Amino acid sequence: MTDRTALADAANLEDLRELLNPLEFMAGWNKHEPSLWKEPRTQFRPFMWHYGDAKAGLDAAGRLINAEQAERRNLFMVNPIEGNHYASLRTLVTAYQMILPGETARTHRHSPNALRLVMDVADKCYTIVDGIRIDMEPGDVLLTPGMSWHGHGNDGSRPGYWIDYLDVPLVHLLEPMFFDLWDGLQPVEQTTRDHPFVFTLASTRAQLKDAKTDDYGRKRIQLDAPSMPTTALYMQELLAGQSTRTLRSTENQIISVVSGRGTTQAGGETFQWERGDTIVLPTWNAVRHTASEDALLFCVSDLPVHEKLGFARLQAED
Ligand code: GTQ
Ligand code: FE2
Repeated sequence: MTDRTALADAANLEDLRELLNPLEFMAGWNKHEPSLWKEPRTQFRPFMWHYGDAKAGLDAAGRLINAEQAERRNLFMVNPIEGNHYASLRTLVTAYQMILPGETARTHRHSPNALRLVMDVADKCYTIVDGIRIDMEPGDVLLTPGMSWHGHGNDGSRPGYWIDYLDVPLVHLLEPMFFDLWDGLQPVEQTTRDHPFVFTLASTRAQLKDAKTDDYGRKRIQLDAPSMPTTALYMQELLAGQSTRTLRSTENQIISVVSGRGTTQAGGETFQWERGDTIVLPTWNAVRHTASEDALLFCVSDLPVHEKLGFARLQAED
């Protein structure tokens, strides 16, 4: 039992601290470090990974490990900060994945939401989501919302490469993780590409034709994904010679290059990108993109989380 009289009668702050310690209280005036600060200051760094490096690494992995052993043959893009071994950003993780001809990546489901941007696939690469087979085409964005069964297969003659995006780090923070395995690949009940989980490059390009540039200088469309409440998806067009404004936002963003070349300035660094490269942009970095060739950028953002919680802020710095 606590000696509450001794506690109540503590003669000085030093004694009080000693008495509070074993009760697992920490006096606010003894804080080791501030708990509040003026504006966002994340540990996560802006960083870029090259698709060419990932492809070479995945090709090696294709010789060295099969899809059954690996569950998924993927290369996670791990933010190079101390103590981090997984996350690309505070809330999101991204990975390059490859599947060889004749392979299947068995069906599973998990509470984290996942989606893919298809990079290089010949025909007969597919994903099966809740029994619906979707054949992959380059530039597709394919959704696998939380707890939907999903597995992949390749009946073609060439490896298939794509980029995965998941909100696993957010689920790690909040801790509602659930994960189940199917025995093998879920049987196909239906084959279609006309589904709310499928966004084709052709429809993206058609919609962009009519898109207006917003007040922040972004010509982009949103891929409407109400099944994925944590993430907002955009396709942004930037023509050769154009730059965006310099923007700061509370959101954490991942950008992958669907086509074109250019540079991104963030956190005092300049990243030079080309098709398939992926850049992570942690909260509150001033970011500016410039295209040297007509470019299409795919953006995955945790903005809906910030909006729902009332934390979203966006400002132009120029
Ligand atoms: O394809 O289901 O890159 O569950 C990471 C986790 C891909 C997938 C990843 C996954 C998947
Ligand atoms: Fe998965």
